[in-house]
Amino acid sequence: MLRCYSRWSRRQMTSYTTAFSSKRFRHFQANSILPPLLQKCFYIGDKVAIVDENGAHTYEELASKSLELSKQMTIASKNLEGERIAFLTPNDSTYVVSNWAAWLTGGISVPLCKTHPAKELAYVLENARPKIVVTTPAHFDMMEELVKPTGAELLNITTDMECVHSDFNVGNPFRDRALIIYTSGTTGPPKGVLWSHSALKSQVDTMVQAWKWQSDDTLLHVLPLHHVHGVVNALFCPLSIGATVVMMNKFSADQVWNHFLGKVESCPDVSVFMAVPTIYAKLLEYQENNLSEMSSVIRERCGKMRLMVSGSSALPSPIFQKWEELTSHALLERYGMTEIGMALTNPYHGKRHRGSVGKPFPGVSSKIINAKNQTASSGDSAGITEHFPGEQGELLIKGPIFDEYWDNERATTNSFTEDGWFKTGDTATVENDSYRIVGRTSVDIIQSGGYKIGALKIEQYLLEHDNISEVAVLGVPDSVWGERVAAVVRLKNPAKPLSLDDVKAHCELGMPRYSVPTVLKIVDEIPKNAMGKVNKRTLVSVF
Ligand code: MCA
Ligand code: AMP
Repeated sequence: MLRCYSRWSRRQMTSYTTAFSSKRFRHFQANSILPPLLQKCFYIGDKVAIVDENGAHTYEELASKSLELSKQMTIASKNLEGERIAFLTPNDSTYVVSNWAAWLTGGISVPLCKTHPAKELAYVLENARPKIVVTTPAHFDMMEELVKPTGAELLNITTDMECVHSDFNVGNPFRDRALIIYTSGTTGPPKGVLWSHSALKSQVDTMVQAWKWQSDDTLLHVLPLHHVHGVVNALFCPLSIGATVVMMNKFSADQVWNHFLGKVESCPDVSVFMAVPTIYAKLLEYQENNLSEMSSVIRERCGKMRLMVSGSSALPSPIFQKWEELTSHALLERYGMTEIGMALTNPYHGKRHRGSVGKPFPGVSSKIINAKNQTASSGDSAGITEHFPGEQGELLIKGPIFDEYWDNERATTNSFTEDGWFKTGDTATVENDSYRIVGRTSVDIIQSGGYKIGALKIEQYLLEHDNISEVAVLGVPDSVWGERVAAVVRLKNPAKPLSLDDVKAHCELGMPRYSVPTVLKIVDEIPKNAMGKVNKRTLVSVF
């Protein structure tokens, strides 16, 4: 086991930086060895890349630390080319250093979620089979337990790690496999979605172009770092072009407003914000109940920001409207998925329609297949052609998307049509020359707080409770969360009561907090149709 603790002195940093800029960077350039998303940021120098709870970190410092960590990785395990390197860190600079270091060794990054229960983390470790796991002191003991049976090497990093670069050589040419993001497992166990460096670079380039990212932008980052939204859109995009990211370890409405209103000392003014609709709903709620600032002040401060984006689930019209009234920003809504990254976007310039997710990004093609298996519409960034106007159907996508599901050829094959279109499982239609997402094709997928949650997995887990004989889990509409996870339960022993807290306590051990039911209804009988099946679309009326 290896630990790379210790102090980082300013003198060491300066002397290394000089050596680094002159020698190491040239070495990289000569060998074209840097992964595409690092090719610019490794040459930016002393500009601030990340501001987090520990202070400001320059691009040079992060590049230097990631080189050091990659050296530690290759000492711990010789050839890491194409091997998985998992990491579990707070949302701060150690996340960036771990990810960059993994790429420098030629390895595949596997970010773990710090709020997932041990069972979920153990599953990912077992499935991804990493050779190295990186963590920070706060999570070290838990990770030590989880990593021990896997045989992986566990490395511990801190924000003040020392860098000693004397004879370091990157050594392994990187391969195209870059990143595995795990789905939430709506149709079975979570699947690892494998992204290549080249597809990630195309994704980032297309977002930079469509949303006019600039190096003087500052993004306020409040999203989890195990999903595409928080990882690719809100971190890789700004870092790839030399912008600054202010990272909050956990979303807090109070702190976000402090940033928007310029109340955080020694922190750059925020120009870009990206979030899920629930976050905008929570910010509105906080403003109504807690903020003393006049609305003219809020409008004036927020009006100075360049861009506010919403995605991951449908943005309800009242939130769009209230947010625009309060801040002057018509939220730019876009559509994406772990497997396809960002596919559709409203325009940067021009009208953003409420309830619409716009047109394909440059490089993306789309079509809708209707109930008769005909192409109802087809589109690309130039526009959408309606062959059967107004018809709904499944949305299919082609473009710079994921490569495959990790170790799961069957799932990969099943997720594409024979002619190579990815089947999103979302029902869509065209309105005003723009796509509108009608909902998921399956009622067993619940969208809550920007997360996609599988009802069947929760049902299986609830059936393990000793007083539950039958259960149906479904999403019930909610103005803040989009949907809430609700459980309709028939008890084995009705004389023995079951409370929502009992259900939560049972679930919290085995599933992420956001999947745990927050609504419970005990019934004598779960209504079924003539075929003996539960109709979840009508069952919602029991609430
Ligand atoms: C938590 N709570 C919930 C839920 N989650 N209640 C109902 N439904 C939920 N889903 C409850 C907790 O039990 C707790 O209750 C209270 O809310 C606060 O919990 P906490 O976890 O602290 O909540 P939070 O910090 O306010 O989190 C809300 C959040 C978070 C910030 C909206 O859910 C979040 O970060 N969502 C973003 C997910 C995301 O990035 N998705 C992208 C994936 P009590 O206090 O009673 O215990 S999709 C993707 O990447 C694709 C590519 C795309 O298109 O973007
Ligand atoms: P995930 O598979 O966790 O990446 O979640 C992707 C899913 O989020 C998509 O399949 C959609 O169902 C949903 N989604 C993402 N963006 C939007 C949006 N703007 N409107 C409606 N649904 C969205």
